[in-house]
Amino acid sequence: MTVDETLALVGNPNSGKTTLFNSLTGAKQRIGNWPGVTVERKSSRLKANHALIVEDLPGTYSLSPYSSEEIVTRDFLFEQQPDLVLNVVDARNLERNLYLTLQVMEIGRPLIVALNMMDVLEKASRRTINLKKLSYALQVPVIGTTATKPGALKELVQAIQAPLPKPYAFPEYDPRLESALSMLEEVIGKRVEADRSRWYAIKLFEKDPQVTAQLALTPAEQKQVTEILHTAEHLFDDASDSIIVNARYDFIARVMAMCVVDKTDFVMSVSDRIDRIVTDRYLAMPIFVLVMWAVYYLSIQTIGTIGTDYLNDTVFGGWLRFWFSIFSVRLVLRQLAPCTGSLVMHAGRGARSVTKQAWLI
Ligand SMILES: Nc1nc2c(ncn2[C@@H]2O[C@H](COP(=O)(O)OP(=O)(O)OP(=O)(O)O)[C@@H](O)[C@H]2O)c(=O)[nH]1
Ligand SMILES: [Mg+2]
Repeated sequence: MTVDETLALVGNPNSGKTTLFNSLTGAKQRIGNWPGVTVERKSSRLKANHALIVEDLPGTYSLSPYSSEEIVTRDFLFEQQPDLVLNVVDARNLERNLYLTLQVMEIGRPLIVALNMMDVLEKASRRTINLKKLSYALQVPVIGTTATKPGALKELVQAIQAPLPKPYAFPEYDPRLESALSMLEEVIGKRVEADRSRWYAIKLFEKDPQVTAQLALTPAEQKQVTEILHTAEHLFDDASDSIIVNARYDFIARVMAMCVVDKTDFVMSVSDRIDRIVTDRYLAMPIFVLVMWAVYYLSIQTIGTIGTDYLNDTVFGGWLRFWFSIFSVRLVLRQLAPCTGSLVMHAGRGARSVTKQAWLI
């Protein structure tokens, strides 16, 4: 690097930018374990090369022109055009952090990714990230770092000072979106420098109010832009700003699938483990016999016998029999009631006549 070049640290809040800034420069900027600690730019010189000014920027999730952090970071990257951007990515939240990485890449500045918090990732040992593949997928150098250990940053310091390849990679999205972006670049024409026209096209596609105002297109050009956006929205059946957001997430999904291995994906569930044992070539038959014997033993010898004995002795042999006999006696009596009445009457009459005759004798 030549005299007084600039290196900008960008990244999500709490990804470790200021810790890395302090380690690289020897400064003592405030760090904190919560987002939004750095709210304005801080600069200092690289310890290993005083000709390099390192800028610590506020943490941000996106480069939209809405919050103050977004505006400070976006303006610095786009207006000041740092010689190198160091994107500090929290390795624990790679997917979310890559959303900003893509937006930084869209700006087209030379970029290095510092995959920070590698110590935490390694300790948790639930996920492995293949840094070489990540570098290949993004087409930018990726260096694993632990910002809290300044002694382990040699590789990063070397990469910062090494010449970077040109031209710098842009993330390539859906071909239909890419063709709409090239048409927008044609409309923008020579209003902007060639290496920035893609960023302006993306911002026009996103309907970014700041860029739309800045470009000051003629009514005819504005009409062309509207037609391009309408065609794309019709093709994707979505609003143009969502098309860009989805394209970034699709890109990130491809990168994640290529570079990240989640070890939890390979941990077997309890039911998988049981399946594995009971369907084992050698164990399956003995387990089957054991289960059948257990079912037989339980139903015939233990629970089954206790149950049948209880039903026979207590339920059917005891109180159910008692109630059944009472019920049957009552039923028989009720059926016999008319006959019994006349029988009693006739018996009474018979008895009386027998008594009468006895007296007469
Ligand atoms: N274990 C571990 N902790 C880290 C590492 N890098 C940073 N930290 C911790 O993460 C917390 C946030 O670090 P900062 O440097 O303040 O993060 P920042 O990106 O500057 O945050 P903002 O300024 O809010 O955007 C601090 O508690 C750091 O000590 C790392 O590599 N490993
Ligand atoms: Mg900070």
